[in-house]
Amino acid sequence: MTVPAKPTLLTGASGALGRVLAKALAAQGWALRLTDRVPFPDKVPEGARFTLAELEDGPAILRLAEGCGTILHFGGISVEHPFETVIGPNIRGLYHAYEAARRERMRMVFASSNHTIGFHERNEVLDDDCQMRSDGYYGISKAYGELMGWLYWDKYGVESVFLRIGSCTPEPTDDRMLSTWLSHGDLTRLVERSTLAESTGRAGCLVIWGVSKNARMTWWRKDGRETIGWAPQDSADPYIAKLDGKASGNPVAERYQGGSFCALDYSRKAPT
Ligand code: 15L
Repeated sequence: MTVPAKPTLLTGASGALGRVLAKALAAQGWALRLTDRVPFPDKVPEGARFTLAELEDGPAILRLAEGCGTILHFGGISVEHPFETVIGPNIRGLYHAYEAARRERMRMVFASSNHTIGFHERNEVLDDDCQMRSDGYYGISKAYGELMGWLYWDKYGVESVFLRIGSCTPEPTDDRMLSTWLSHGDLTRLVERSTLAESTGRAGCLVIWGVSKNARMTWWRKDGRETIGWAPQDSADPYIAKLDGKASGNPVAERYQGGSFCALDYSRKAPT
């Protein structure tokens, strides 16, 4: 089993995806430094060390990163919130994560999101270089994260993999997720490949659409998966019979790829 040569720092370790990754990667023998602003809710896995820290505490993040080879940046606000709530963890905290990557010459694996492009309509097909059309302050903080990654590559040579995650839950629960679902297994393998791949290619930064092999995923196409050698193995298709047509009933949510995030606070004349 291949393990990274240096320890891996995982922010947001106590969150839903952080817990999945901490458990799965530790089980494969990875040396993990886990951190979050709230205590780790499970037993800390063998080979891992947990430290309570705020992303906004720059010196703490720098200390945690010492000697690490990769940062898996899953910390921060993970759903839509007012701007003033998002800005601390997702903008200032992101800066500290990138500064740590620069100082330690770590690779950044950034938990970006489909909400960077949420206001593209569902009949559009997007490649990795499509225009950002964020669907809220959360989505725009993820878009900012990707832009920060490009800056840190262009100026400092820090490599990044931006995981534009769809809906990563134990199983799909509605019609939209028949398109956007990413299984926990596919997420784990995506993070492994993002960390272990020899390089992120000549461009330095890669965008990868974080979705499983869903027949209904017709929205997202070209990305950097071949460079890191990842392909999804799981699929939402077995849930089609159960979830087909299980929609929100909101015309704004159903029109756009970002779903309900687009409908929050929507005050433009509703599309017909
Ligand atoms: C995300 O980025 C969120 O973190 C998650 O809670 C889901 O809403 C997901 O996107 C999604 O779009 O389903």
